[in-house]
Amino acid sequence: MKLFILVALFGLSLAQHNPNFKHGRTSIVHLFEWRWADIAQECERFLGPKGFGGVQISPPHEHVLVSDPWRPWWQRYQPVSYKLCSRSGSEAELKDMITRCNKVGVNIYVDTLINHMCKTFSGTGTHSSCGSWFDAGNRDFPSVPYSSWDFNDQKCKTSSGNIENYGDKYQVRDCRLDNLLDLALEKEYVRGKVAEYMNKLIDIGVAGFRMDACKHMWPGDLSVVYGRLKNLNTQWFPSGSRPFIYQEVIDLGGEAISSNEYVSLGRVTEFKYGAKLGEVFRKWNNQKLSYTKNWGEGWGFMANGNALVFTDNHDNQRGHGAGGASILTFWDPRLYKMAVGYMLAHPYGVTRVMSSYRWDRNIVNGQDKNDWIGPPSNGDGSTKPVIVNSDQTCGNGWVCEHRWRQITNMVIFRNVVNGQPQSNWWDNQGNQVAFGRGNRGFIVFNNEDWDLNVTLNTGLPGGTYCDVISGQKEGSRCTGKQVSVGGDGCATFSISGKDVDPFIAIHADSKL
Ligand code: AAO
Repeated sequence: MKLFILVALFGLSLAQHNPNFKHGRTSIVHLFEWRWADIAQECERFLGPKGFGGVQISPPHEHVLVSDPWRPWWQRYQPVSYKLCSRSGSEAELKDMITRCNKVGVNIYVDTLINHMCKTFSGTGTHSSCGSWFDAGNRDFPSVPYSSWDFNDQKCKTSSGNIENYGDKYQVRDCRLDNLLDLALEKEYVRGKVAEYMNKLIDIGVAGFRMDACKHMWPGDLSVVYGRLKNLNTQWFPSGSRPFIYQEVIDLGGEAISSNEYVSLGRVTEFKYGAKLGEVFRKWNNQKLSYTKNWGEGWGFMANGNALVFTDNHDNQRGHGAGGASILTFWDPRLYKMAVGYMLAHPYGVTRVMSSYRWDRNIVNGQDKNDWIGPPSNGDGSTKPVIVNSDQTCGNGWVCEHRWRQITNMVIFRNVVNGQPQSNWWDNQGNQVAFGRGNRGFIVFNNEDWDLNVTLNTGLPGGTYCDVISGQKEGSRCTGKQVSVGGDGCATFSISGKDVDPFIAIHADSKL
């Protein structure tokens, strides 16, 4: 009987590694700080038709309203209750968005905070996104309800009550992260409250959760909470589907806590991935693209089946969290498109594409003094809607990297080659590389200052293919470059080192 229970639990946790994607879709886009109404429209007009697998949405719970600095993006990482009204919209708007996205095959993954509530010095009052009263100083959150019994103040052993040393796993888990009131997740009552919150989202129709700050929670407590989650709503998912769980654990090595402690519970964010990918494309520390021949576990990343990967995220694109200066973002578009293209072409991990907003950076001594600036907003602090221009780019300050042709088309590339192994690797022992995905796709990069001219075995059937980086196949023609593949699978690739996008990608669905 015991063995049966163990096998059942193991099976349960393995299922939590599955994103529950529909129709062979493979990628998540993080629509950071988008309003629910805008996400619903984007699902219907773009993400569904283009084959995106899902959207990571910003935390939907009630959060504190911070006035100094004025309405920072990170106020949403300071919960006041689990009421579903936030900067992105109301509960009704959230429900409408989840239904409309599910209807077009786009899953919703919720950025979920169960480690803490708001900052200990957030004061008393109704400065919260739904107007709930709270008293942070006395740990009084009547809208949950939580009281001082439900926090780790007594358990933490540091004098400040905050984490002071990441080398001490007890501090990291039992003390406040940056003054944020640390919930006592070992308590049955607290476990019940957070599971109730997550199950309400499952009932509404979400496909899974991005679990915030998992390093700061004991794996055993998380395991109990995940075990209390319902199967997904059968209106949208096959019976018995488990919520997809991906856990934020920043592990670049050298600390007391490692990602490995969490991989049995669900996937884990692999922060080494973006940090190294940035180094490689920037050619820092003598890195070369040709060294990525063994990209993935060969570079010390976690096992492929446990990894959630990304080039940048909402933290490290502005110097928060981890990854350092090597992280590539939309601010470096030429290298960024290549790095995201490489991530989407390579078989490693479940991929997440960042979609950002612009802000007025003010970098002093390598640090952005304006790293707190929130989304494009009106005078009253409400978030501006996303405007889509006639050329399909976004306005109103939204960057919409996911709509950049090179990135959109590589999301489609990943769908087309899904399940195919990496194949036909070539490199020039420098920064020119190429590889295929079985007989379904092939990509070539020239990250040198000089031209690339090479004939390679693509593994593809003979024919004429449209390059999906410089354009795409529209009807019976290519809007950009085209590549002729011979009956032997070989093709000649020419890429100028000065090309605005010095990479070419072709796949089975871009064949004329
Ligand atoms: C805000 C203010 C704070 C204030 C606080 C309370 O900024 O000054 O004290 O309110 O009033 C976000 C913002 C925070 C914000 C917070 C609450 O980023 O600035 O604080 O909302 O409003 C740690 C956690 C990780 C966390 C990251 C930011 O482990 O989970 O800090 N990320 C998530 C979210 C994030 C959010 C929160 C958590 C909180 O993605 O958006 O914060 O809900 C090391 C450790 C990491 C640690 C970092 C930063 O990283 O390993 O675990 O992340 O330090 O503290 C190299 C090292 C790398 C190291 C890194 C940075 O890369 O290799 O290990 O340097 O030192």
